[in-house]
Amino acid sequence: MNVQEIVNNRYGKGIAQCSNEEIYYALLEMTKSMAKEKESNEGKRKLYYISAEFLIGKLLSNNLINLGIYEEVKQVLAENGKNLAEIEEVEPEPSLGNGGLGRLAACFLDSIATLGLNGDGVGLNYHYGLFKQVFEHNLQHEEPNPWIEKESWLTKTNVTYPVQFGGFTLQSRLYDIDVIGYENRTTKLHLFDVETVDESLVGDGINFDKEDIAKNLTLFLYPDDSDDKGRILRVYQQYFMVSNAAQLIIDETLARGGDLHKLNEYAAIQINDTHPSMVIPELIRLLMQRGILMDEAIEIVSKTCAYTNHTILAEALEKWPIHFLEKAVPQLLPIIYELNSRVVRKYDDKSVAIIDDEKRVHMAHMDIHYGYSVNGVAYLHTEILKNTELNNFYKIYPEKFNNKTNGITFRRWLLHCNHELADLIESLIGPGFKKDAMELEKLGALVDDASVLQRLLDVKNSRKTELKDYLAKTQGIVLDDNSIYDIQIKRLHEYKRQQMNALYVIHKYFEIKAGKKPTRPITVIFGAKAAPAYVIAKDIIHLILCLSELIANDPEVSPYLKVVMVENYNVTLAEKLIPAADIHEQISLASKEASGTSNMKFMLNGAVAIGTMDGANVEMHQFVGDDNIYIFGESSEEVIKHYEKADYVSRSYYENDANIKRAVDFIVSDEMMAVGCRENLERLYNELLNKDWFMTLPDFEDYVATKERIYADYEDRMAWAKKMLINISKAGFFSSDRTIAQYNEDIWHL
Ligand code: 8GP
Repeated sequence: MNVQEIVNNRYGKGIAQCSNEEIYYALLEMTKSMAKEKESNEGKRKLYYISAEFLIGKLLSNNLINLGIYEEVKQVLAENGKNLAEIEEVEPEPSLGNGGLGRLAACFLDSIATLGLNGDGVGLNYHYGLFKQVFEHNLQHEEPNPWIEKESWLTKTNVTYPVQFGGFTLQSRLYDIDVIGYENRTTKLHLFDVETVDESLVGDGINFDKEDIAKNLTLFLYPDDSDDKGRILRVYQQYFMVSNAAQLIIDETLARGGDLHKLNEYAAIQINDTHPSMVIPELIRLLMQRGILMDEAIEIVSKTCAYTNHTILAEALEKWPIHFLEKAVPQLLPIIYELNSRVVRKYDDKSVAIIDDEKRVHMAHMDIHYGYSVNGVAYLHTEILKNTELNNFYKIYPEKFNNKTNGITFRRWLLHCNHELADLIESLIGPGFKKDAMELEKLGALVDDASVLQRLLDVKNSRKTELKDYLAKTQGIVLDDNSIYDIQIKRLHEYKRQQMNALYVIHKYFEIKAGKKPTRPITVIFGAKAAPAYVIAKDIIHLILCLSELIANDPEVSPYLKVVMVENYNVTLAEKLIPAADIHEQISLASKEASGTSNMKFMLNGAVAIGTMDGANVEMHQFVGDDNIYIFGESSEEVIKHYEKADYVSRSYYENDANIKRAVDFIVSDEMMAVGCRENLERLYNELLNKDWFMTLPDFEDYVATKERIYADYEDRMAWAKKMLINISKAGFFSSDRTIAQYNEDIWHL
């Protein structure tokens, strides 16, 4: 059925007579039924990509593109006076992830479906996604973020499993979302839920009763883990996810005539960070329940599970106290003890034990010993895992370690979010790049063609105007589209160093006051959510919002410098911001950003990076060369040395550098106090002065100098356009189709 027929059936009227909302639901129905008609991917060995997060974002347009009917639908609607972009606004965003790791999982599903691989995603059906961010008095507040409506992308299935916890059992229910590949087949995202969840538990903001597990299990993505109740709820969530996954895997294997003794020939399990790690003992337990002896069960599972590490930050590597597991999942403990004692018997090295002296279970250690593959997510990250963070494991299992540099789906991050650029590229090199991203290389032949460069600049300008209009309409933000858009969007974390960008803003503010006016106005745009319990991260948001207000009200500075922090940064906003960026900030402390993926999205959309030699920036630099990316700051080797020697003293940088002192002092100036809260600003000031764990100050002068260089280079418009085109032409490697093909080739063997 086409749109007209569905609209007619549903509402008994024509498209022109319908509201945008009515049309949205008609398109949802149509898309879901078209997905069901597509064949799903098949094969003997099936991949289960288990992840606590799938940050899928809105699905309508992307699905229409992948079904190959976007233009047709857009036209039919236009003929009836309707605008597809406005209809897209009706869809609530499923924010079922925090950031990079969750968005990566969503890109991966798109590529798995597109490449025709036999693999599904498995996760949880959170009723509330990542909190909705609201700014009040220049501070972040958190509100619940519901996304499930009477009609949604979810399809209720008949699949249900019992999941046993210490003292009680819950019955699960599986909901599916069809994942539509680009002009290809489909695969599924399986989201498990419990029917007893009670949304009325949510009280003030995002607070809720954390103790009634039957009622709160899937209520929120990542419940607040600042206290033990929140932390143990995470254990319940994680076990619920993996027990369901394990039961599904066994069921599907048996249904396909598979033999559980050879489970690894029928299933590959990718453990996305450590949140799904309990699948290892759970699967062993379930195989033993079906009569397989422990030795064999361990061997089977070890040939089935593979682990991806997404961060070297120690606090993000999960270690669960044994007493949590005793309470939530006592049936797993005998198995975990046995897995640990096998390790301890074999290796005389406490650092590789699964259970430590403080009686905590190291989830990553279990994954490495009892999985067959360990991968990092960019070249440098994997090298750091091998040589530093996980070196003791690498020495035992060198063959398990491999790198899979991240990628992004070009369907969402180019075809969907930047139609105009995609059209320009198609007019230059044909449509082949849509299926084979490496074809973007062909653009390399055009980098000296002035008319092509001019068209590229025109597309960028129109995206900038579009962002200006969008932010004016949705957030009341006024942008100058003749200014340079310099954008930093990512989770708020000290290691990502939004604070360094903010210190630069202060520096620039003083320069302008002193008469050094930039040739062209600069707009520094931030988008970031801070974890609700991450105090310093919230203080950094406060700093940025205060600077934004202070500068906007200063007539001497505001014509040249503007600071914007968009509210509630999410996938939908990223899709508007990225195509409009001139410059993107990838300024993490070298060694700390495992990969980054926004860097790839910006590159693909013709923005130029300023960044450190960290994560996938290293590979980007290799592809585009020194002239087309602005690298600064200490190297990862230097940073790692500072940590090893513990020799970094932030105060000495502050005392010996007048620019640093001036910028840091301004945080607690009278001007700032007039717009901000003393408590937050003083805390941040003291943090920078006395701790600065992520070494903002040593890189500051180099950062300032590099920013000046990039802004100056921007003025040679043709030379800049060439940089843009080179970035686009070299982006092909960062397609998630390439990443997924490599996972399949090296790890999954589907
Ligand atoms: C992120 C990394 O920080 C980022 O560099 C990388 O690109 C991305 O994963 C995908 O590989 N890590 C996380 O998002 C992460 O560790 N999240 C856990 C807290 C949930």
